[in-house]
Amino acid sequence: MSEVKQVETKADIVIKKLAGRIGAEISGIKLTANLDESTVQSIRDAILKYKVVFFRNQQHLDDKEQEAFAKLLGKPVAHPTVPIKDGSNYLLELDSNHGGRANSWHTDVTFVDAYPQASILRAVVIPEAGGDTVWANTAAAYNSLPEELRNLADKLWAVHTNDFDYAKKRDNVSTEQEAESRKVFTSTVYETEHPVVHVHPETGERNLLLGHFVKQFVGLSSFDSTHLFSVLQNYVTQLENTVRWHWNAGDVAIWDNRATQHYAINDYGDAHRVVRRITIDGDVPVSVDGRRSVTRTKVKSFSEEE
Ligand SMILES: O=C(O)CCC(=O)C(=O)O
Ligand SMILES: [Fe+2]
Repeated sequence: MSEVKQVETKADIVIKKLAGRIGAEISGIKLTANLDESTVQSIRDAILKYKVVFFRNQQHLDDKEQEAFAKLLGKPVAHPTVPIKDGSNYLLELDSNHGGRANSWHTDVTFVDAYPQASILRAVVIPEAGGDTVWANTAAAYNSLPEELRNLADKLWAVHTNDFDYAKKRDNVSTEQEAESRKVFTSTVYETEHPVVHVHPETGERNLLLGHFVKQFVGLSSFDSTHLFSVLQNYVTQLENTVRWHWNAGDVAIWDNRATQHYAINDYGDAHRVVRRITIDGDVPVSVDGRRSVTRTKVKSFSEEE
């Protein structure tokens, strides 16, 4: 039986694997803009290997310092439609009191072609109970497909849009909040064609690229798309491919957005929860046969011009 290494150490850095296929907790690092190159390299390597990494006790970070640290991992980018938090340059705030409850499986911002390669999320206010987040490994999901489905997925393309199906009412989000966030989120409507399987530019692994921004598969009816989507998406969210993080305020999670989906569990009623995210600019995905994703539509909606 091959031995699975559960803990890696380097100087003061300890990397502890959390679940079988995804996730590790890193201790011994205080996240700041002044980390040396070898520490940053250890973080990068861990993100690629474990897909999502967690740091406890980073209470020293404020918005500016989170942004400054993020720059060590690449070029921060603001969300394409949601305004940045006041006083920041790139920060997206998700506040449960204002409808910020991302309880749907997704990869961040896949409605544009060069969607972010990584997200850095800091917990600011966390409920006493609940409010965990779950990540799924989309490379493991691809590898778990039966060969027949893998061959199908390899050739398939999907249209992703931010104007997706918002019909489902979320708990503890009022109809007015829902309408307001939708208006902001879709102030410019994007439609982007991505391969359902993309080759990760750094690891070379094949990953399923799905999630809730998928509207339809190219060449299939919306009816057939719905069925096929649930077949493939179920491989992503299979519990064996996931890791669940129970937050404390001051925790930071960093994920490889090219190799994961995530879901913020909305089980804390009217308790308050605030998290703040920086995303790092990514590359245009490439299919197994070398074709690149393309944004076909970008339309400013009337509501923004009013
Ligand atoms: O609230 C969370 O834990 C995650 C929210 C989310 O989807 C994100 O930050 O990209
Ligand atoms: Fe997200």
